[in-house]
Amino acid sequence: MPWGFLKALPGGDLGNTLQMPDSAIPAPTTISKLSEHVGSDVTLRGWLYNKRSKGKLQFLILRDGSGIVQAVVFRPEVAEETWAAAESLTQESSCIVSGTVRADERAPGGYELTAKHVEVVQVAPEYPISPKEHGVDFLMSHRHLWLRSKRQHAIIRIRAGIVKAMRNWMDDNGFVLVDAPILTPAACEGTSTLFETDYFDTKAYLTQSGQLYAEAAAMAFGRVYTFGPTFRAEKSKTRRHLTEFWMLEPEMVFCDLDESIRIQETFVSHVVQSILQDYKADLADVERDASRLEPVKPPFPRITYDEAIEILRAEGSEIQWGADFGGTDETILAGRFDRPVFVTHYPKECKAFYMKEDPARPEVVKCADLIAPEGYGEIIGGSQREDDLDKLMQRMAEHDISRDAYEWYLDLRRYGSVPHSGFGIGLERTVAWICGLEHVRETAPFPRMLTRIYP
Ligand code: NSS
Repeated sequence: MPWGFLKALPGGDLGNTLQMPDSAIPAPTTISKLSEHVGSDVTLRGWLYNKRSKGKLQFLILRDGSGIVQAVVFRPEVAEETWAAAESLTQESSCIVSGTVRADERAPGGYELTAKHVEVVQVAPEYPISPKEHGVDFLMSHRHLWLRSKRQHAIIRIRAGIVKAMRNWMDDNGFVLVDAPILTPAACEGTSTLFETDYFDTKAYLTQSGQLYAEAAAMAFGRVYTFGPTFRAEKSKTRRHLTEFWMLEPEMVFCDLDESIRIQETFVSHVVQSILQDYKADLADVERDASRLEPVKPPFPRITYDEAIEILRAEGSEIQWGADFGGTDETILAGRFDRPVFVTHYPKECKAFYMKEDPARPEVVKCADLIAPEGYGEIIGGSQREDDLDKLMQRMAEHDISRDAYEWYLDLRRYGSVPHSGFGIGLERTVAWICGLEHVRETAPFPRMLTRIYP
């Protein structure tokens, strides 16, 4: 259907009393802009979200991607064709509706349309997602349609807002965006979760993290960040794991763990406060208790891994020193604080090869994970990097990592090595936390999980 058809709207369709010459047909606008048109005529192009009718009245709930508005069709005031067109609209039928904008405090969004003309673009057959309850699996299989519902729409808008706030902060604070490759010869976060693919006559992997490339870029630009999709063949089926997730990874030269932590708390607070300010309506649509996000301001509490173990043991856990925390452990730790908490100085044995050992205590590394409140789990993993060539090579040997694919990375320690630190923030877990979602599957437009690659 050509969009030029608007011009072809026949004036005759509008009925005698309401006849408008072509030139009077208002230019299309969007529902989000209705406040600029109170008292004037507008044309909205979108889909029927829902409908009620009562005698001579039809109430069309329209959505156009920017918002939702009710258009009231009053039979005595419209042409018969318009009344019939409105009657023919089924859920998710596409349509074009013209009418006068009225401010109405009772209306959701504060505006309503008195319809003058309704045109059908396509009548949809019975829509699979009805307002009744559906199982999660059914909804996930219809993710391409589910995205149209109000709650999913709000989540994805907030996700876009979070990306914008994250990138704005980075761009405004001297970080240069440097894209890392997606196909790589090397593992960053251990070999157990690599997606392998043929790369002509060698093997390549989908990247687990842009970090190693961010380190190279930092030596060239000072402060950098990578932002892109990362992949992990996670066998775990939890509410916090996806096989494909987006990560923003800043890397800073001449920066120790302490300074990195201060950057992280300022950055995360900026993101949360921006969303609270700019996405009130969307947060309300996902029924987020925004008061839980208000305390998210620096400084964030810090505890060491050793203190965390003590807390967990006091709560009855049998966790041993040296083990990494699971989801339940993180929830217990987070329960003590009203804002995210940094857990620092983990045992070397449960962390990656590139983390710098603490000279004061060589059995732990200079790292910090940031655990979100309310049980949303770890949202950031970060560390000061091992900057000594010999120590790094030794750590690689301990981790059974062959140097072949990493010679370039070792060059960074050969040619002007400096203390440097960085971190990676997982976008989907951040969205789950800020939106207050039970599971990360709703945070991505088309999530990839252990048991799902469709649609
Ligand atoms: O493995 S991490 O803890 N750390 C890194 O990848 C470092 N290389 C980052 C860096 O220092 N540049 O992952 C970082 C974050 C983690 O806190 C989560 O928020 C997210 O990435 N993450 C995930 N989100 C969703 N699903 C999965 N499977 C997942 N794994 C990590």
